[in-house]
Amino acid sequence: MANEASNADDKQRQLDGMRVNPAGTTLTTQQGVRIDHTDDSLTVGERGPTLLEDFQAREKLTHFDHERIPERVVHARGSGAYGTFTPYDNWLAEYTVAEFLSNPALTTPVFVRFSTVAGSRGSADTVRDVRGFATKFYTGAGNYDLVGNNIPVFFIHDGIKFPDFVHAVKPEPHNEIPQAASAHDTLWDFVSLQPETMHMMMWLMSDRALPRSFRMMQGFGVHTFRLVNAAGQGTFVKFHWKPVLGVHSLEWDEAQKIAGKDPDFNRRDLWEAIETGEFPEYELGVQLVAEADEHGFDVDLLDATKIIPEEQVPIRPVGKMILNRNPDNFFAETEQVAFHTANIVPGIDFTNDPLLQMRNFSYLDTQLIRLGGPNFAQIPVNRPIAEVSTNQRDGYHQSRVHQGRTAYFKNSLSGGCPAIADEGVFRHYQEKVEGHKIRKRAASFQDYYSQATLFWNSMSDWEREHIVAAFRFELGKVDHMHIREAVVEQLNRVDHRLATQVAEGVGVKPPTEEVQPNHGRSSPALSQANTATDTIRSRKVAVLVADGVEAGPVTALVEALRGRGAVPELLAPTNGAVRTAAGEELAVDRAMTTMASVLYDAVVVPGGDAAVTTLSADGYAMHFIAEAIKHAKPVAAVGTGATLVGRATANVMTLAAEDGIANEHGVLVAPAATTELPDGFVESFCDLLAAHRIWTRPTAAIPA
Ligand code: HDD
Repeated sequence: MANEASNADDKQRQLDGMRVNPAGTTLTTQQGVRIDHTDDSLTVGERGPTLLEDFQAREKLTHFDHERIPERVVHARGSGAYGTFTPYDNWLAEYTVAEFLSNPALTTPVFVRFSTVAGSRGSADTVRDVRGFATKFYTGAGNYDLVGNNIPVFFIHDGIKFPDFVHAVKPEPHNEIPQAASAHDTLWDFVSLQPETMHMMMWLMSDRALPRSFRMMQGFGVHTFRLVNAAGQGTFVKFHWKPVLGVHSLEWDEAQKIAGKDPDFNRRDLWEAIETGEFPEYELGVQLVAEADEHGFDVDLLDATKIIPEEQVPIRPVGKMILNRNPDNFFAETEQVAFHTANIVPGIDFTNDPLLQMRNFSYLDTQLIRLGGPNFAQIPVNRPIAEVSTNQRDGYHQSRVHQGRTAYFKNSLSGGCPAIADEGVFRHYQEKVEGHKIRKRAASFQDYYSQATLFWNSMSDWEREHIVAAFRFELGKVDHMHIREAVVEQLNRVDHRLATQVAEGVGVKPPTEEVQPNHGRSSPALSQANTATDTIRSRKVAVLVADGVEAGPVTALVEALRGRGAVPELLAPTNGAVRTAAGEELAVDRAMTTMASVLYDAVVVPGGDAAVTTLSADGYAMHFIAEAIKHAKPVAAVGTGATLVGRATANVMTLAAEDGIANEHGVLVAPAATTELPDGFVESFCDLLAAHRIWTRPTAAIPA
């Protein structure tokens, strides 16, 4: 326990030491000279020329001119948070000497950065993309970085192709269009010619690429790594993060609209959740494979385009990560954090995965240009809590003041210090390797389709519909017909039905033959439909009110939802307050026009004749409801509120509930005459909210 407290406290103290709070201070220059005037530059007379000797203005502008640093070449857009990781128990000690994974008495501070991949730093959060999920563990044995994604596989086998892939997915070079989107010719040209991408493309076209929240997505280390125990024995390992809130996604149309309504949607969600004490939680789990079993799979464990199905090797829980503190300063912490796959600690080691090997070069290299020199590990967010003592010296931004006259090993002048460590050291796993130097892809990497098919087979009906729609959207934006055709040809090797459905949507002649019969295998764990749907914590619910609203049900529902951890907000045509049917004042949280249904998980429409009349005539309110229905969200109507919902759907939905509660595809309606919440209404609504979306709702005919 002593260790637990001291690790977390050390990191905290370290950061505290660097924190600057302007409260109560006076303005100075960088040199500490006090300033009493910073709004006017030094000029000759009131209207005369500015003087070069205005060192205050020059310092201020020079610093400003250099404020921006190069954004990350990929994963430029991101959000970060601090937290802790604590193992559940010590079972993993048999496999690794990494104590932070096996000592339940040890709580390790962490910093996590979530990101999108393709967009630039100012791009929208809700684009269709992979999400980065990078965790820095400040362990007592040094920093360990698990630089993962929310998708368990990658586009390519070998890091040497990474620049090609990134050039293909980034905005096209001649016109820098499109921003943060994969729906364009160069990406799909690359995909069609590089079939190893097919498995990853299936994930990218699925709802996994549209997370509702960073708090509701899985994370994966992707590669097979190695754990090493005290006896020096290795065990293959794959790392998994599972969110306690389950895995939930946005709808594509909704995601695109949010990109305009609130481009910071995921960033805001993470920030607000932490500010309100709704701390994101993830369970770390591992899949372990004994070295003797390495070749017992129908895929190569060194191939990062493949998974090991959970049904084949179960995920064993290791511990929990809780994110409980927002950074104080975005630039200092989230922008300057530097992850590196080669930041490893004793007990964890690499494998020969060629993607991982190349990453081990790339991350260090990129930090040098991005953070301007080799001393970025001294930036507070990157600083280990483990003691650092090297003979490395000087360089840009050196902030350590090294004492003494020796910076070499061995030395006699400083008593031989720093001395070679003899315990707790990192010893490379001694894998025996032999072979010729060749440039050749392993035959065991050349199955490009079977796991793409496995993924497709594992999807629920609605997930498949979304995948087909995504392929149609993306290929529909591709100008070159031969690229569309080539992708359909590739898809025909994944599944004939999938290829046919996509072809029909993009004007390509559907393939006539099934070139590769579907193997019929599936892995139910791959479906989002099979993750947690038992909580409504932090889900946002819009309650639409206007003057004349029946307040009873509103108050009861709002209290019940808050009591269960959801976040209901009252929205009215204007800010301020509305008058209830009983003439009382009811405070409003937001004006409807500043928000949109796409920013909520569910909508509630209370009754009250005057309110219903007002909102019926308000196009914004009607659109709000119709759009929520279109996006498969739970909608609840109480009393005459049902009339409003009926009108918003152009009466496509016949919403009648004479006696009991009606539930038509997740539109919950209380009996027409009611002015109170009927028994069981809250529970039914919460069940719908916990399920998140009613993907089976037929929405084609509903206008939005
Ligand atoms: Fe990478 C950033 C994840 C393959 C080269 N990568 C970066 C980040 C994440 C990943 C989450 C952002 C870290 C942060 O928040 O600062 N990358 C992955 C995963 C991969 C992967 C899961 C495949 C399994 N990456 C990959 C390859 C290469 C790179 C094959 C090059 C050979 N990645 C980089 C980079 C970045 C980066 C260029 C950009 C900014 C940075 O490193 O710090 O070096």
